[in-house]
Amino acid sequence: AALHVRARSTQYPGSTVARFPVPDDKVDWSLKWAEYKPVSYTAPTVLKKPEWADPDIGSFSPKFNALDGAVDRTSFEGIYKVEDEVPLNPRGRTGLSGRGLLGRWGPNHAADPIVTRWKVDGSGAKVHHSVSKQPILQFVSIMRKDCGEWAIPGGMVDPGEQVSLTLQREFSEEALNSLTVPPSDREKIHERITKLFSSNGFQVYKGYVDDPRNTDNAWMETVAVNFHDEQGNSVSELPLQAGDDAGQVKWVDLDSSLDLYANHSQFLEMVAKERKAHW
Ligand code: RP5
Ligand code: MG
Ligand code: MG
Repeated sequence: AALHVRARSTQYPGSTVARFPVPDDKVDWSLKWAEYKPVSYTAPTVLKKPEWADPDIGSFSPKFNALDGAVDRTSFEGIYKVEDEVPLNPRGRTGLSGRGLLGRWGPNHAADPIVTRWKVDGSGAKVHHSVSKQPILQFVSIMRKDCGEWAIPGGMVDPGEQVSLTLQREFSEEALNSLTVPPSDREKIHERITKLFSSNGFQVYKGYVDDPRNTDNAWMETVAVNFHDEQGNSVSELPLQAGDDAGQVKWVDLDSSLDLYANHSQFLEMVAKERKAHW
């Protein structure tokens, strides 16, 4: 697996905390490193014990590498190590211990809906890239309120929630603002979106996310699924409206120059390859 990079970025998001620097050759836990002193940090929002967060270890001993009640503590990366009662990041050191901004010890499960359509011109013909000559795909991208970066409109899987529902729910909340639209519009949105999301989505990725919030003991994992509006007459006809933790939303052309949150552009590259689109 590729070395995580965002998970080692110096400045920990939403704080003044700086990570202990971890060079590339010291990421792997199997490499002994006596001088390693990760900075301990768990955000105040997490320590306040909201319902989405675990209590601190000591008062609480979750079942790691297992389904723990409704909370899925299994990892797509296989069995992770638990040392001194805390789980270890399967991709190695991050320079920070504790949970940072993440609620769960160990894997924090998310889902990423990648909704695509072909880019078309005024007459409805597919637009091809001038250099690659391949047709251009567009995806629904949101700007995250927490960091201002553009991203896939993903979100956390609620305890016991089916991933298929998380995908649809998060897309509706962040890209269609389903939480605040009037009930009359809500029904139409729900109908369209259910149709597209129940058609066969293509599973793009399942595993660790190189998220800037990751720590030595808590990390993001996701299932990224592509739902493609081939005719451009499904979700494409709905007005995009940013909601919940999204500040803006728009259709964005897929291209290798995309600079997105975490390692989201890697997921889009896989979509482009699969659909034989420009990258
Ligand atoms: C990323 O964080 C995932 O890929 C997903 O897009 C997102 C989920 O977290 P929130 O959007 O709920 O903060 O790691
Ligand atoms: Mg959300
Ligand atoms: Mg989100």
